[in-house]
Amino acid sequence: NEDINYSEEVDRTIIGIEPGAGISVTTETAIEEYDSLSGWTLETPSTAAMITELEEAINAEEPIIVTGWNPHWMFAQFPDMKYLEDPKGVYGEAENIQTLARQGFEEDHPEAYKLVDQFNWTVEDMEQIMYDANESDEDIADVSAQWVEDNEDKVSEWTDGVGEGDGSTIELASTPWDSERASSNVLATVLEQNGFEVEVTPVDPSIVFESIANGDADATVAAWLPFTHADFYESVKDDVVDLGPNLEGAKIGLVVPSYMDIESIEDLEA
Ligand code: PBE
Repeated sequence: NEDINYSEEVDRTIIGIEPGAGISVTTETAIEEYDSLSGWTLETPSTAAMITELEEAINAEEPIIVTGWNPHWMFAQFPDMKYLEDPKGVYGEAENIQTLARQGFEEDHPEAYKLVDQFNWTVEDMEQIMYDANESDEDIADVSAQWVEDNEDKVSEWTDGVGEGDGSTIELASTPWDSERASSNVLATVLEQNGFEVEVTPVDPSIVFESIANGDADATVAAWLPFTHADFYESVKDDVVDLGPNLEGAKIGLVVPSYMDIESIEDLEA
């Protein structure tokens, strides 16, 4: 294995996801920061196409380097994978998923604000919905509604002290990935049970941050910080209300199958 030149084998190409994703921006930064990635290319197909390429490579035991993240079901479906070490910390550590609200949301909808602020759960909670939906082929919205039904104790902590809603519509900005389809659907279900209407709008992360800053959306539970969406957050941080993490222990990075005999981004070559 020592003799395999993985960089050559993968044609100095990282298989990424949608160009608007935070992880795509971060990976372009990694290509700039690491000498070992100098001259490399980031492909930006869809997430689904990335997963298909990953699956084909794993079935053929061929080398591949993808952008990966947790929470996601890919690590359950392909357990034999590892993150490459990132000694420069480009992908960061201790990533969280955070809740942001527009200025004035608390004054306009205090009960909804309180519920949104109290929403928090774990990597395991989110992954359970993602695994179930992936395995059963059911829609994440349905699986999320079922999760709410099955997790009354947790949900009652979010609704603690929250008065009945007045039927107004709460606009949640979100992204199209399974992780955020799960969180936004769960929160929407609980808001609806408490007397609100909810509209979830999945858009690119840059638009999520913009729409909270300009007041088009009331809140989001889809901000990956402090690393993945750092650039998007930086440009609006004075115009949004930061409600802190709703999930701790997310992670992003470069991921390879474990049969590849490399451990670090610095083991690659330009
Ligand atoms: N992700 C999943 C997104 C956010 C959620 C890590 C692929 C990204 O912006 O990179």
